[in-house]
Amino acid sequence: MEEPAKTLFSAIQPSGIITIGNYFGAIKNWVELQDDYNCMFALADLHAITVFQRPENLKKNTLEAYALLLACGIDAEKSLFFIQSQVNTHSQLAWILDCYTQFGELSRMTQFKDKSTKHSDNINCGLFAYPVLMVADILLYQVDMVPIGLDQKQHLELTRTVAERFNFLYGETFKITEAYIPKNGSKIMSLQDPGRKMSKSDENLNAWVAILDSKDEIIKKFKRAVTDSDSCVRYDDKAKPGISNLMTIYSCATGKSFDEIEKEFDGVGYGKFKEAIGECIADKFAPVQSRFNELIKDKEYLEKCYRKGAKEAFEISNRTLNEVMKKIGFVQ
Ligand code: ATP
Ligand code: LTN
Repeated sequence: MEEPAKTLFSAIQPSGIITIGNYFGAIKNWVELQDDYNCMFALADLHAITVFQRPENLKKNTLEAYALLLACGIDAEKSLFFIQSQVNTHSQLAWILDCYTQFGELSRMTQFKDKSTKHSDNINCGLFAYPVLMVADILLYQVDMVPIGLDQKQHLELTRTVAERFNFLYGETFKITEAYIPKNGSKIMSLQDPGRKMSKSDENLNAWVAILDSKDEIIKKFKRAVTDSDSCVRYDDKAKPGISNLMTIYSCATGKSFDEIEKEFDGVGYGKFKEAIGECIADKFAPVQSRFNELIKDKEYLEKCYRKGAKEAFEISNRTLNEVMKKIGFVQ
């Protein structure tokens, strides 16, 4: 008998302009995994409002992120691709699972600590409970695997803990899922501070490169990338974090190993190396940019795709939600 296809879920927040960190850490793998998995992808707009978003920006960023992911190769025919706020089951299960997650567990989440330091004027309950919404996103779809960047590993461990706790209390309900974290590119660092991850909500525009940045901007940003005072292109993430980060980006974009990159740029200095990465990244994303420019004009097509995605996502996720509600003892 043929084994049923393996399933996968992942999501990204429409909280800004999608960066090459998001691409190499997550989106590139989503696109590749579509051949072997039944995939479900979401734009996590409910997650995005844990940090204040201007309404016009949220709407624009959501539609643009949807078109951009299609342009990157997410196939809305083959995979289920929807907008999280259009599928009510996510908020419903998140509330329920809040009651099965400990305050102490959420207090240990490093992303909460980072974001509450960064947004100290708006440490809202949603920011604190955010990982539980992510737990709900995943558990609703009973998936085998969740492809993510390294920064989300702790949230995935929480997902497993909450699922096991619920299963222990009420019997087998949720599938215990695995993280898929790529070996190369799981943590692309900021171009201005290689001690911090590249983040699309970083206010320093030179810290990140967006997939939709113009060729000039991309080249300029790589030129300005912070490196050390040496001039030898060599991988050493402790002593040379800036150069090592640039090598990682170049390796992700070309498939070349660090040895090959060291040989290619032996004796040429940082200037030439930075120029080569800028050119390479700009060329790599040029076709994605033209596809994006076409898609973003076709609002009707986008709407058709996300409406279909939301309808199918509701049907699948509502089965899990109903089972959970029945097991807890809510009147049916
Ligand atoms: P924000 O700055 O709003 O927190 P973000 O840029 O960190 O956003 P997310 O929407 O939180 O992006 O993440 C989407 C996916 O991209 C996740 O799987 C995350 O692990 C991955 N990711 C984010 N930043 C990086 C990075 N710098 N390197 C590799 N993967 C990343
Ligand atoms: N929390 C993630 C985005 C996200 C996600 C998910 C990722 C929301 N729900 C479910 C994987 C699975 C983030 O901020 N990177």
